[in-house]
Amino acid sequence: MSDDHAYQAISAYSDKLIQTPNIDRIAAEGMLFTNASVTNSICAPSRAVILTGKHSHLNGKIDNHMPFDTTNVTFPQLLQKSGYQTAMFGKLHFGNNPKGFDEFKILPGQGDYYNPKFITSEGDTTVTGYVTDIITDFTMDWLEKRRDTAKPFLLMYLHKASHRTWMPAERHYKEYTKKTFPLPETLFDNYETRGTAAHTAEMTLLKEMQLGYDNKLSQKVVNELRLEERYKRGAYDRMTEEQKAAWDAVYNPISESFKKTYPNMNDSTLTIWKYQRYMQDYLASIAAVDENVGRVLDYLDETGLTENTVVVYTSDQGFYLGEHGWFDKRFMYNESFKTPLLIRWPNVITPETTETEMVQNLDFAQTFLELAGLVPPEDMQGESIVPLLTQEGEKWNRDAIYYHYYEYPGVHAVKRHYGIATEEYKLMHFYYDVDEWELYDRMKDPNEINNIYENPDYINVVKELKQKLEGLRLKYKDTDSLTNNYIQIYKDNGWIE
Ligand code: SGN
Ligand code: CA
Repeated sequence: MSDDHAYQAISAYSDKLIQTPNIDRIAAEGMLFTNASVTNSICAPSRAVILTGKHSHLNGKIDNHMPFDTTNVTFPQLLQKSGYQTAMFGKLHFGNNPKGFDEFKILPGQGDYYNPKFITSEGDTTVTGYVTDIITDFTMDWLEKRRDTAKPFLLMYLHKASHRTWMPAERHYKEYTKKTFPLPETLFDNYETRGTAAHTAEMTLLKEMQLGYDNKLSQKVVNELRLEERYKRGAYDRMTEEQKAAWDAVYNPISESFKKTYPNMNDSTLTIWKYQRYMQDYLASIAAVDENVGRVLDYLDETGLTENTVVVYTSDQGFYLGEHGWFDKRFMYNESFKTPLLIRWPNVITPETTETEMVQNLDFAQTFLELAGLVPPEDMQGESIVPLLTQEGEKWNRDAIYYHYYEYPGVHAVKRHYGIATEEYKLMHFYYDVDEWELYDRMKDPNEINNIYENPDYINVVKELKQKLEGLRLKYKDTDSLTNNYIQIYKDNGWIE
């Protein structure tokens, strides 16, 4: 799993931006899901849904702030109890250590790209190097030296990349800073038909993406241009002198040439410049993920483990790569609602299969338990996707999925909303400090730029979807989280006045 890895940046989905031959192998030898989504598009809540098989309001991890409640039962605990050897390496982001793992080495919080610190079962350690390589080194070391060959295993291999601030390894920034990328169709979306939330979200390339912090302009140029931003340098300060010198040799000339063009830029040319800089670094950080996934897949091949191992590649949610003028996630709109999902299961999944059914991160726990021959606890809320993997589609009849995002007020200012997605439509309700509905026709308007909630032709569609949405809220027991109880939790913690 990676962090904030948009499906648009995996060549099995789209080869406009990058080639990811290793990640693609999982789909070439297995199944590509084109309608996989999350229930709440943000990091730690998504991870909590994955581990517990329960929606945020029931597992308690509604946003990145609330600590994960470790009294939850998770699928790794159940696998460990039934005789699986279990290990976790990389980003968890729970604020506490994982339960149900024989061994773990996790990043504290968001973790750092360079010379990162890790929390391990044996204490803390700092490792010199690049985070994606180090997480893979830990993984390989465990596979090679500590895996108990008499036992089945669960390995959670969880990258920090491609999270903000998208810092690549030297070998990749050298290459990717020379590239130019095609612009997304909706880069200059003006949110004309949408409600307040899209207009007030603070995640635009133009305004909120920071030239120094995100686009890596040198402090010198930020000062010289008197850019009104508080200069933060991400993991740059953690680098060794040698790493800084290599970094400066590539990024300083970019800063100097920006300095020359900046006085003649307008909003549109600045947006495009930021987009290119963003894509260079974001995609370069994906290149390291892809290479390292290749190392792990090669090891499985060389040791004969491939035959009997299910490999799953996913992200904690999708991400905006300039679509609608944005970066970040959180919205139920496509780019952040969908998540990549590729699964390889040799001798069961027919190679190169594409699956269009709507599956969610909520389904992982029950899927993994079924794969291990275990009966999931009754209160898990997903559905095992094994019938889709074995291509017994007649056993699968999901026609709608439920979504609920909570982290507001908060960074990027995406308003709270919940909604329903069917194959044809998406209906969302923004609430808390507004009361606004949006409806999109997913077939006619895949970019979701025409909100048709007020269109009289859709009166019946809205009526039906609202009923269905109420049904989902009852089914998933989300009848309390719009009330003041949840808002009170925010007040008690001092997150809102
Ligand atoms: C940090 C990022 C945000 C990001 C959140 C959540 N800012 O606050 O841009 O939305 O994490 O990301 S940063 O300057 O600290 O990178 S998440 O993946 O943890 O959900
Ligand atoms: Ca994330």
